[in-house]
Amino acid sequence: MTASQAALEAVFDAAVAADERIEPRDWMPDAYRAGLVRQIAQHAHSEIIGMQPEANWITRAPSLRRKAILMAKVQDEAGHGLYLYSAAETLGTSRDELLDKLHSGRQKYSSIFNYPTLTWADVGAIGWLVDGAAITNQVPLCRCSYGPYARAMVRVCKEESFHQRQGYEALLALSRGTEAQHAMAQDAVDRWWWPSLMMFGPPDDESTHSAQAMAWKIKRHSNDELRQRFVDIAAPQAESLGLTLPDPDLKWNEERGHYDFGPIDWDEFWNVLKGNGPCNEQRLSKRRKAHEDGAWVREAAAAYAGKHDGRHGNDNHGRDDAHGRHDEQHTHTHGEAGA
Ligand code: FAQ
Repeated sequence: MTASQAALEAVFDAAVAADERIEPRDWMPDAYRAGLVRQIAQHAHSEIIGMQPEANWITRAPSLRRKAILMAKVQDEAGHGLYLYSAAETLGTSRDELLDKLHSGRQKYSSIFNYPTLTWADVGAIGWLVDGAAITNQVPLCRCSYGPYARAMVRVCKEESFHQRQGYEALLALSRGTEAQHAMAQDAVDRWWWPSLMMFGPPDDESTHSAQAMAWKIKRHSNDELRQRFVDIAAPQAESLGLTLPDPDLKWNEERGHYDFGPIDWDEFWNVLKGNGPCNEQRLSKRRKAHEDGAWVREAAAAYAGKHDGRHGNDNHGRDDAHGRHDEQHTHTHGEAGA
């Protein structure tokens, strides 16, 4: 390391120690940049892949009110993906590059989205448990040392808390409904509970990135700490819902001031990460197809932007309004044909 590099690193370390934000143009260690891109990309991919299990129920939502809420939620997840890809772009990595890595299986997305949504109650269980776990993990990320990621998290967390409440309310309606509805809600909770605990990542002693990420204040708490926090929040909520969590070992431990809970099946977690979960293949192939189907939109948007910013060598830009309008119309027709 040269003397000037050492000086830059000292400034970076001091900023992190003082809880100041690192901004895109600041000097940062290569490993800090790479670690952030890895985590932010995985997070962004999770948001857009996470649209699939819930979108599965948009056409079959039990009322217009539920349908409208679910559509808005799924759309919010797309928005979260966009904030996060933008945050990754500030680190010098394009969205195209990240999507390519997702589609080729070189980057991960959250294990939770490799499970199927078998009944309407799964939408409620996802809102309550999956969004609940996501908030528990993401609220501390609002204090992440990297400015653009931390700021994106503020808005994401506000929206996630609405998502969590809609899930809780949907499950409550089912739990207080007919016997069959109650059973459907219980079945969904039985299937989503353990995968939700896995969302927090492997146990601390098997977490490869936690120590460095915490030293750099990217992560503020360890995987196990956040998992425990989530169990402590969810256990009493399950009681209010009139549902049971599928863990015979779950009980309040007065001495620890926390709920004890049973062992997590980590073989299942690692197996899902290897691509062998119930829906891994389906999720990725649907995502790849959506990307291919959207190629014309990206091309049209780029052509339109090229005409208007004058940077692309388009021979009619800025000169011919009539021609511009014709092209927009052409794009539109193409869209209908492609739909
Ligand atoms: N799934 O060393 P660690 C949502 C990987 S958003 C898959 O402990 P780290 C919203 C990890 O990448 C949900 N892979 O890793 C929504 C690493 O592999 P690598 C996503 C996992 O990064 C709701 C290896 O295991 N949230 O739900 C998982 O320090 C409803 C070793 O692990 C975020 O991404 C996993 N669960 O800690 C959307 C939040 N866990 O990269 C739609 C931000 C670990 O070396 C509907 N991310 N791995 O090949 C984080 O906080 C962290 O990345 C953790 C993992 C805590 C997820």
